[in-house]
Amino acid sequence: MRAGLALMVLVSLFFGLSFEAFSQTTITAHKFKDDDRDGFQDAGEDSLSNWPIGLFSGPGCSNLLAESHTDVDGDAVFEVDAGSYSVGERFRPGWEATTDRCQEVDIDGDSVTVSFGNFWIEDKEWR
Ligand SMILES: [Ca+2]
Repeated sequence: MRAGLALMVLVSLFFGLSFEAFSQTTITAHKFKDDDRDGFQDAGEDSLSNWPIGLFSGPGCSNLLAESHTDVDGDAVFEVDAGSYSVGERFRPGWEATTDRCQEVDIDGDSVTVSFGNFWIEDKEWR
């Protein structure tokens, strides 16, 4: 009986701690090559990996909290608490942004994904 009670206490503690962990959520920044420059990732437009992405406190992309790079799927994931953030992509020569380079995110529990499209300027010559 005593062992069973101890187990219940341990299980309760475990789930209590788990609920604590769930108060964190994620912001995902997704990068893609926007061949037609419409601001959306269409069929056939590749994701872009290894692109530096910054997470900032509050709006305006000025107060840097963390920096990461997009993975092979074009995603950079930040674990955050509820609050107000902005996410910004780093400028890279040869690329033109087709979406806002700094995007504001207010997050209150649900995960959020923001997308950043870029057009490779050398592709312009072919049009
Ligand atoms: Ca597109």
